[in-house]
Formats: sequence, structure tokens, C-alpha cells
Amino acid sequence: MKNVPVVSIVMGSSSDAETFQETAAVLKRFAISHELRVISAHRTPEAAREYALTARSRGVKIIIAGAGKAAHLAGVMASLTTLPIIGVPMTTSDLGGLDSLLSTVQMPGGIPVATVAIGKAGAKNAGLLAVAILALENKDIEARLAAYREQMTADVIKADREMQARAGGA
Ligand code: RP5
Repeated sequence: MKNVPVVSIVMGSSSDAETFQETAAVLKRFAISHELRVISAHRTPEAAREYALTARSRGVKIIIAGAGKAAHLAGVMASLTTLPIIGVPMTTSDLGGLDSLLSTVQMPGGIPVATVAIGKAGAKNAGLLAVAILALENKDIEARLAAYREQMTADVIKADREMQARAGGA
């Protein structure tokens, strides 16, 4: 049987793919089934519409959508489905991603897009936010998310100890 994607990652261009590897890596780590698609709100508007309208019936629970420049993809997804939409603003060469950020985050009241940070940090956090939403109804995912946080804390404490040891030896 084909693995039904619980989380869908939709990007406006294949040029966004490297950034979304961060999202895919998080979902892979937490063993969350997902798919990656290139669908543009501007270049393939009909495909964007079809994708958003059929996502819920295919079993998708969360859509992570990201684009750059006049980044309407997440907002278009949100306008066509009541599934939770996480928006990832891409870094851009002209305006550094501020264009994408404002286009994604400034949704009018009534159609929410949960917008994360610009670029790779945002893409990573989009994956973690999806995991946190799924953890609400899944104890196993909740436990793995808690363990992930504990590991991060332990890593920082270790780095601090190593930093102090190096400074002490100088
Ligand atoms: C957006 O325009 C894409 O999401 C991408 O971030 C940006 C540039 O796209 P390309 O011209 O590289 O395809 O639609």
C-alpha cells in the first residue's frame, strides 16, 4: 500500500528545494510520512487549486507551503482548505526574504497562515511545528519531541562546558 502523506510540503519552485530539505529531514527523523511537490500559485494556479481542494480527502493533515518574492502560495492554500497551513518565506536575492515574509505573514483576518522564520531556520521549524501539532493526538510523537528538546539542551550544556574548558586552558 502506498504511504499516505500526513504532511505535505509544497514549494513554489524547484529553486526552493534545498531549503525544504530542512523540513524533510525533520519529518524523516520523526518518521512522519510526507510528500514534496513543486506547485506555483502564479505559474500553475490551477494545479495549486486542485492540490489544496483534494489534500484533506487524500489524508493530508498539515500543509507546509513556501515560496519567495510575492509569495502567495501559502495564502492560496489557506484560502482553499481548512487544513492548518504553515508558511515558509524563502530567502530572496533582491530583498533578502523580507518580500516573502511580508507576503506570507500578512494574511487578512479569517484566513490564517502560521508563518515561520525566513529561509532554512523557518523550514526546519515548519517541520517541528507540524510534529508538535501531530503530537497533540499521538503520545509516541509527543515523547519523541520531548526527547529531541532534551537532546538539544544537553548539546548546549556540553558545548558550554567545552567552551569553558578551552578558555580555562588558555
Ligand atoms: C517563487 O519565486 C518561488 O517560490 C521562488 O522562491 C521564487 C523564484 O522562483 P524561480 O524563478 O527560481 O523559479 O515563485
